[in-house]
Amino acid sequence: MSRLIVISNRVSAPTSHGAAGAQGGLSVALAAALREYRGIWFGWSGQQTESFTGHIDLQRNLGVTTATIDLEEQDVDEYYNGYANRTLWPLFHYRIDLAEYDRSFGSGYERVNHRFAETVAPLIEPDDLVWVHDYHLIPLGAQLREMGLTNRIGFFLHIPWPPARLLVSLPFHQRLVRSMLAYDLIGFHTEEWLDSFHHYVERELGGTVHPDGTIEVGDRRLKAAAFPIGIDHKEFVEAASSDTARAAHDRLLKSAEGKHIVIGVDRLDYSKGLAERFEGYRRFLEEHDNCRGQVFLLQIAPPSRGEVHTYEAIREDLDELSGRINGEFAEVDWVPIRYVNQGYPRAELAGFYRAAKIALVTPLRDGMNLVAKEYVAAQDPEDPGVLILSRFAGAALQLKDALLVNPYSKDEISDAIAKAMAMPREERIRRWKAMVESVRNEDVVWWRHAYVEALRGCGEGDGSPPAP
Ligand code: ADQ
Repeated sequence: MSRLIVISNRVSAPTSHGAAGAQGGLSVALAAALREYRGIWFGWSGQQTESFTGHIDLQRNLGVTTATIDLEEQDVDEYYNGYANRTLWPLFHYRIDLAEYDRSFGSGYERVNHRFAETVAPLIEPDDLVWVHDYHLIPLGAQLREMGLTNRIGFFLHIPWPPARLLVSLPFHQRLVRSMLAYDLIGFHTEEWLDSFHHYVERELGGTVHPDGTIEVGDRRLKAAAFPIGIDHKEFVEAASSDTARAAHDRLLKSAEGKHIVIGVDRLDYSKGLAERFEGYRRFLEEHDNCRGQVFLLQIAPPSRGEVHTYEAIREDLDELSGRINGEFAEVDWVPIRYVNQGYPRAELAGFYRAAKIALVTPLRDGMNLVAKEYVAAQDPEDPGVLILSRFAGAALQLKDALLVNPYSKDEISDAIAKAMAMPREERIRRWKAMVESVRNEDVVWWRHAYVEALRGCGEGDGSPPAP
């Protein structure tokens, strides 16, 4: 069986406390895939070096081989903090107002992709499958082809693909998208992102999309399809029934003193719609004064990407907004928002999810959103909580039995909280059963098998689909 080479911006080596530790679900899943296919996980170490040497740090932990490189400070500024997080991330989340276009970001992005390609190419054997992840590394496949690689190379985008009308605001957008034609298989989370990609290919590149998912542009043929990512359901349910989870659950419930808990868990990012969520919750408190003192919002949001100015600004805004709402409504024995800026191990999170009667997962735009699925997985089947989910999260296409809301509308968020508070147990169980079926069946193991097998099925190296 061919090996699998996973390439992503950061590499997360498995640790012995594994799933129950601080590792994200995706890294646990990719580590499992690498063990199964005996591969290598390549990426940036997260460390900076004076000048780029191309030195590869090879390590083997718990059956997984990782290969990491250090980057120069300028690389990190231009490629990671710059083009990836100040240009592509906002643009792909429909925030063209926040997207910054700076020539140095673009050249840094291409330079680092080239560095990745040069360093990883010698590690790749002729029949390895290569799987590139996410917006940091869009042109990597084309760079690998330039180095003569004829392997099957796939790409998976973890964030939304924006509508063509927005994408054309990116300088050199055609250059970026044309570089993707070097892949054999491009994966998105949902049909919606896939449709936007098809539209761009037809409208801007004059390509053709065939009914079987084959894309043809000039003499290039490749496949693109939707593969909705899931969580490791089995592992998460185990984590949720661990002693750590039970202790976290009991600690939170005890501190709630009988009040209903509404939970939000997100990286602190403007795409997650936290300010809009707080405003929706405030509207709920305004309109339902009988519920004041009966409920509180626990928002867990560890800061991310602190080097990027917009993230500092959003942190300040949220500190101020939560403070204002608390100042406006708090009583001597009740605070409406508990706003916590730190991360928690997965098992503890699972306990918190289970203790919460309602989850508010209201991103303004999200490729998928795994928190929504984790919340569903952690519930007590006899007395499950209610998921309030943004219709603009990829997860909304699968979790149709959540209370779907427009995250920009305070009124919709407020009404949904009121409806969730009053929802009878039978209805909660009926909705939860429908959702957990999809969370269980379309889990992360299903996702990676579906993707890897589709990649394996693509034609040898040249991007043509397999012969019928
Ligand atoms: P993210 O934007 O990071 O992922 P999400 O899918 O919700 O968003 O995943 C976040 C993960 O981090 C979850 O597993 C969650 O439990 C964990 N997490 C969040 N806050 C935490 C906290 N306070 N403590 C501990 N853990 C915390 C990107 C895309 C998503 C896409 C994923 C996977 O933006 O749309 O679903 O990749 O493809």
